Amino acid sequence: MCGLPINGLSAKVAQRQEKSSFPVGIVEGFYGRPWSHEDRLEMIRFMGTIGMNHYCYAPKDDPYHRKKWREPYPEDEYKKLKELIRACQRARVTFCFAVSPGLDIEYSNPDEVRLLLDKLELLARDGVRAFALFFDDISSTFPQTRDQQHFHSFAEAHAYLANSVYNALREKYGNVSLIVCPTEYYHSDPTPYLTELAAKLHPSVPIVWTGLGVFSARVAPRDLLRIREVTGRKPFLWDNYPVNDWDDGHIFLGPIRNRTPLMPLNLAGYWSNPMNEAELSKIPLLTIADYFRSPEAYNPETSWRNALRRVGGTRAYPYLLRAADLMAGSFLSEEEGRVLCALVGDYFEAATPASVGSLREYLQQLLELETHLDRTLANRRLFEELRPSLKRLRLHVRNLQLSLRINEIGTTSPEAIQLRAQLQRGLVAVDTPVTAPARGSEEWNKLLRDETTVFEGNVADEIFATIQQSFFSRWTAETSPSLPRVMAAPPAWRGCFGEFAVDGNFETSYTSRNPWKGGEYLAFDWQRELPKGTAIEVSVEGVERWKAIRWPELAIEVSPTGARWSKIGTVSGASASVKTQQAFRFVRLRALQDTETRVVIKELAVR
Ligand SMILES: [Ca+2]
Repeated sequence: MCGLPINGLSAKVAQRQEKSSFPVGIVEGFYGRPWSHEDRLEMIRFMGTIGMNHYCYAPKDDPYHRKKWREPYPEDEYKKLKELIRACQRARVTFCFAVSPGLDIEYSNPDEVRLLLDKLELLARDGVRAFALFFDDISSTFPQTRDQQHFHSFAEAHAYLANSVYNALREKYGNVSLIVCPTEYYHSDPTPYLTELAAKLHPSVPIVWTGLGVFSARVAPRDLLRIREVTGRKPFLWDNYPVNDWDDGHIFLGPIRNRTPLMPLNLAGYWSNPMNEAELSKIPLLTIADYFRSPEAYNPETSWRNALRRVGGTRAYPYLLRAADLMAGSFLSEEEGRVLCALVGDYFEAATPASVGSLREYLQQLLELETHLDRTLANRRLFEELRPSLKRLRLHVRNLQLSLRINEIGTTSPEAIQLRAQLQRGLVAVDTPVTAPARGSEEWNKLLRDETTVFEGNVADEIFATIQQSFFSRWTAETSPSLPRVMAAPPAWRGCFGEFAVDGNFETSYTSRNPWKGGEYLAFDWQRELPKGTAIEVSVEGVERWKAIRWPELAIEVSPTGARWSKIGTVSGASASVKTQQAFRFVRLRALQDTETRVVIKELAVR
């Protein structure tokens, strides 16, 4: 039995939490729109109330944190920083001040080290005792060539700078802590950089780690073992959840998941990297605080519902839950749109009065969400941060209502033809971002009030697109029964569904909403057996990214049954043509690896 030792370890976790010396909190380390001063003050107060005890100040957009690291803060800026320090003291939260000097520092120059120390000492004199040096997201060569003569490696320079700062601060201020974020923070391999940094860095300075990859769907015990072994210390976990700066404001409201009960035993500390939306971040943060309060008992679902109730209040809870269910997906979990999928599933299975009624009622509730939340949410900032997604939701819901109506009256009636044109416009609108003005500006607020314009937010977008693909396939089967049938299609963008890749028209195309993940595919049933020797011709459109046209790497695969596939060729440019060596009925294009851009297939034809 393994019950006993694990229970013993859990007790150890609990003891550590009681001592509350274990740092758990947030790192304000995201790119894009920084939090306002009020956001920060409120967040610190909130952290104190939920048992989070560590706030690392590291906004990428604070010039004095990164670009202008040498320069002292101007008086008014420093005044704000001091208010944050005081707020942390009041909330019993450790204020950790981070600097990122790596863009242009000359490591071997004593004047540079002095300037860095001056900056940190300014805060030390105001009571700050926790510091961090970030060497993330910089080039891995010396910015100043003179350093090449002083250090034989980048790791040596990083360890030297960190140790110099750490020792100097400790000598003068006693109990000072330092955390270092290395340039390689996303793997656990014994690379020369990580090995040397670990060997030379003071043993009581924790090294930041994001888990494997920058975004860790899970943090496995064996990976923790490995990073501890490679760095000779417990990692300080920088958890890139729910941060959304990488995905144009995508809202992540789901609870933290896949952090095992004993994980804290293997950590020197934990930071969550939050969203640009401070109030909405509180929902996942509450679940993180819950997890650390008792990792063994943590239940994501229960914790999440409690978090929604706490952040939104009891009156708004049913509405907030309804909205959050549509924004709960992330790299951690695909538990999103559960009610929507269940009701649409019932409807597709059999459009009975009951299934139609339930779906209609639910869609009506979604349409009214914004009004209800406006009425019941006392937390106005939360409401404002939700609004772009609620606006987007209305467009999705109206499109879905149109599809239900078209299905009801039959696709070929004159009214249906008109409604389908209207639906097509709606599908384009939902995927058309408008160049957004600065958030919070007057134009921003005006756009928010404009019902027809959507430019940000997310609400089960992939699910709505997948449902629309299903409707479109049903209608196409009715109106053009001889066309190949779509078996599977990653969610389409602007109504450019899978059928447009087999309609014989080079002006139309299937276009995906997102880049394809490796293994994702667009598959067709030709509805008849095609003989050996048939040629398959594929025509792809390149998509521009970083000023170059990118082409996806796709395998062309055929199958007689639709279950077992044979790869017969690849397409990695504008077109490809291959002859089949076997009879087949099914054809698919499968991504050999993650594609860089959305995938556009103009035509897939057999001859
Ligand atoms: Ca086409």
